[in-house]
Amino acid sequence: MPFLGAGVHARPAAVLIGAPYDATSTYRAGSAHAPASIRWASESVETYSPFQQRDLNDLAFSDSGDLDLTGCSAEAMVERVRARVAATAGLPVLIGGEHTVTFGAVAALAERHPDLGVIVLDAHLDLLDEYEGVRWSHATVLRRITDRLGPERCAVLGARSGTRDEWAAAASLAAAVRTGALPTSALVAMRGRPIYLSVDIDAFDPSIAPGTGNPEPLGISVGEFAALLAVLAECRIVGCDLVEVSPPCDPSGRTSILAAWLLREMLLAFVRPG
Ligand SMILES: [Mn+2]
Repeated sequence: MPFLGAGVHARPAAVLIGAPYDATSTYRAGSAHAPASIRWASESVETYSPFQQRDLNDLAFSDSGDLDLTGCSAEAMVERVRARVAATAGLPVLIGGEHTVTFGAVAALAERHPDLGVIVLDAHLDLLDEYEGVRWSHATVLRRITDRLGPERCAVLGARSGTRDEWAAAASLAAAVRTGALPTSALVAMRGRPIYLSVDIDAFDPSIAPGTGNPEPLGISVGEFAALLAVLAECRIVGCDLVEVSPPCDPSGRTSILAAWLLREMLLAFVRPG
């Protein structure tokens, strides 16, 4: 079942790509189930957003289904995501899977846009160089992205968890802030750049989004996200993702419903009717 409002288009303006992968999850796995769960939950959401006064039915976007990542090492998974995003003409919208999938999309888009900037919403800094001896992991993904792009082109918002060393490293980023508001400093660093937006669902408060592997108190609200989205809608977004939803961790199913709602709002904010 494709995502709400997705259709068949010769030249889609945006393409959803499922990346069901959770092999490096450390605490509670389950995000491999997220693409299917979020597509199913999308049936409970309207195509029309009264907040943006736009309708998914006016967008030429398609759902290309899930990548086959069965049995992949993290590096092999990243390469499959990179290759698929590199072959995608419209706006790539990735549905994780664990956060490691983001690097594949960033690697592909950094080839296409040499001045690419990355904005991450995440409870965790993910700036470790290695986690339990592993370099490719959901706990090291922002470190790998900063290795690729340079820290001055990366911002993390909503962060509230990391080691003392990670917080020290975060000082070299364009921005690293706990609230959901995009600070002026980050906006200046990102202005004019093509931007990739990565949304880790654990940026939200666990009371709103309990279905994730490593929930962390004091998260952002949906209202803060909506305010941020209004700012980002004026930026040049060239790719985005939503990662780390773990349906087995949330018997109520509300995390997948929130994820479907967030994807609707992101599509409506970043894709112009064609
Ligand atoms: Mn996280």
